[in-house]
Amino acid sequence: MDTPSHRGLFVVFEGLDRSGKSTQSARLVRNLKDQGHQVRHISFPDRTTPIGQMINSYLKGQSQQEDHVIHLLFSANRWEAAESISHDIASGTTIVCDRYYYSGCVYSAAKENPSLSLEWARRPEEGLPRPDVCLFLDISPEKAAERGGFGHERYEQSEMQKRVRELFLRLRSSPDENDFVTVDAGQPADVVEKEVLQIVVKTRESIDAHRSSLRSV
Ligand code: FDM
Ligand code: MG
Repeated sequence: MDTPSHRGLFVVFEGLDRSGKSTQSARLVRNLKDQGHQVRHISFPDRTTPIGQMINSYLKGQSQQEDHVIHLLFSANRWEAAESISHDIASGTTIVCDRYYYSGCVYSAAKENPSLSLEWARRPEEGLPRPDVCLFLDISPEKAAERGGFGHERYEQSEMQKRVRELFLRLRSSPDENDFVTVDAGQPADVVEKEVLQIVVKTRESIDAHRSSLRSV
């Protein structure tokens, strides 16, 4: 049970479209609340802010943006939430978040714009609150596609999804992303749910044992 002297956790879900992020993050929120924790569920992009509305219009194909510009808007959309994330965590609320800077890096780098590398893409994210754990729901692009047809937003096409997965795997192997944990998202939802909860409980124990404070990206 959280007390004010007990900081919240920052848990992020990442993965391809239809990897199960929405389902699994909702289940984790419910499970943590059942255990008596204060939890706030957020997602990026946050389409409700003025910057988020520009992103929404771009994703829906209603407006165009230069690749670096849209990348920086996605990043700005995280920065505008950074203070409230840190504040909530300090006051004992756990944040469960769908997509974060990892998506920011890989979706932009997957465009194969020669001046927008994975390394370049990560720079504007430096200094953001760092997740205690990033749960990467790994699924093959083929299996994800079997779960239902593609939607109509930008990036929802198979070539893009393949490059996104390869870049997620590259990011995972970087020593900078040591909070990344891979979960096999091709398993039944109940199995994934249990694994996720176990990982989060372990993360909680390790943070309590070391009294670790929230770090920065
Ligand atoms: N996306 C998401 C990015 O390109 N950069 C980002 O920083 C974030 C957070 O936006 F295709 C992409 C990933 C996805 C699209 O996300 C919308 P949702 O989760 O499918 O709504
Ligand atoms: Mg989507």
